[in-house]
Amino acid sequence: SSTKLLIKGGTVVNAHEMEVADVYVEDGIIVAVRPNIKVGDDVTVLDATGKFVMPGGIDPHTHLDFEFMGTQTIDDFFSGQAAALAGGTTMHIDFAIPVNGSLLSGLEAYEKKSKKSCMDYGFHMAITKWDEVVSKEMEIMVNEKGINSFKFFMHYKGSLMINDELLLQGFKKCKSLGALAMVHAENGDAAYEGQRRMIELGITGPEGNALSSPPVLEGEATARAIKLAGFVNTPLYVVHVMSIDAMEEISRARKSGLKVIGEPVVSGLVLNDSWLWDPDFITAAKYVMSPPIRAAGHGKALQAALSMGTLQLVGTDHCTFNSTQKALGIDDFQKIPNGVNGIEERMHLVWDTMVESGQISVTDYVRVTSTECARIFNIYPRKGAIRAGSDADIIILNPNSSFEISAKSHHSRSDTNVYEGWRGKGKVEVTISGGRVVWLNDELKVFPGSGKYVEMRPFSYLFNGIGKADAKYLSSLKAPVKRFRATT
Ligand code: DUC
Ligand code: ZN
Ligand code: ZN
Ligand code: ZN
Repeated sequence: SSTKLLIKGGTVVNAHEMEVADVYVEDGIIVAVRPNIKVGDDVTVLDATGKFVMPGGIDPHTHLDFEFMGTQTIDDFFSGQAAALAGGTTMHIDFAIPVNGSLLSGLEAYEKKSKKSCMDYGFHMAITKWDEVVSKEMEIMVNEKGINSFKFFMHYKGSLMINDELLLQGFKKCKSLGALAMVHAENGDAAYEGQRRMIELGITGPEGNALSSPPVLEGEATARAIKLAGFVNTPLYVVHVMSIDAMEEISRARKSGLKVIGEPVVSGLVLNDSWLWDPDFITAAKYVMSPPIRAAGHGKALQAALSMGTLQLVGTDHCTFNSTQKALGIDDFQKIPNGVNGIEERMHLVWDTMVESGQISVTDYVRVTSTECARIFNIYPRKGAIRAGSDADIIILNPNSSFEISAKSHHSRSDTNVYEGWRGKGKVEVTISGGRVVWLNDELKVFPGSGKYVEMRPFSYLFNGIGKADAKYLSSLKAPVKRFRATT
């Protein structure tokens, strides 16, 4: 079939420039971007005059259909992606989780779960243990399965957490494969100790989550991961940077020339921990995630870091549980399933908080919500760009229209929303996914199975120069100087 689409008269925005132009799409691919494109009457025309035409958002960090803390996220690949599309996100990268430590079994399970996809998606793979089998499976992931990033949990002692020795082995393997190492950076041993302390003190409510793992533990783990990645000389991606402590470690590392990427998530940028003390359990519990949402001040500092390039792209950690599931922790915060929504809200909240407020430009908005993610995970310019040959994943944003967030109108299956009542400026009026208009006039038209798996290749731009640095180091070791002599 041939779907032909013309987006007329909008301001086309890419990560480094914008221009008034038309965008012509055929069969899911952008064919031309230039002013005054003439077409026949078999073409659907969308008027974008006075609006921004931008690459669809790419969310680098989601957990759909995730079995976690004794329950399952309420959003699966269909409902989570439908929500994403309604909010202007056209691709996400989810974390595939091993089954009993097996990467292949884990990926197989996620391949099944993602069959109902209605937008394009990719996978990171988590590493939860280390042995020869895992090492071999990492090779298969990179060389045959289209995965180019691996996440290591330094938190969740007793389940997902791995120790420093394994972290080093994993980093070395990532480097040899050209895959990007990612970390959830919290000191899991200390957070565990913090939880024991809370229980001793009789603190069992949602605030116990934040009190048991304060910013210093995030800063410590972030610094440790950065230093170990530097020791191995491989790039590092720090997921969900929630605190000034972690952000400052990333800033210092980048200034010293290390290849470290920092990903703030929307909740960390725009929320603060005040809700965690709400006397109503569910009101407070819906904000429980790890790392915890911090005291006011951290979010503002993260926004500033994003605007200055210290942090590079925005994710969500979308990991939704409804009130009934959150209530599993009514007597003990340690049993509250960790996670908040965001996949549908990210594009609007970053626009409202960063662009509407004047902190970043419209081109920077495209960079932090789409293009940088595509570059880091090596799918640019197929994704993250409005240009001939790229996938037709496109949004039309009206800067003069407004949005309002509510669980009553959102598309996630969750019965709550951590951004409930937020009103802001700048609305995604149209979402085009793979050349099809899926969101228009507040109506969603999505079909399970229409989303494609996007394979990601190793050795993204982050690996440029890494081999050279190693060669220099190794050649410096070739003629060792004997510093000590046996004395007689
Ligand atoms: N943190 C969360 O809040 N949810 C999913 C996993 C994680 O690290
Ligand atoms: Zn066709
Ligand atoms: Zn995490
Ligand atoms: Zn996560």
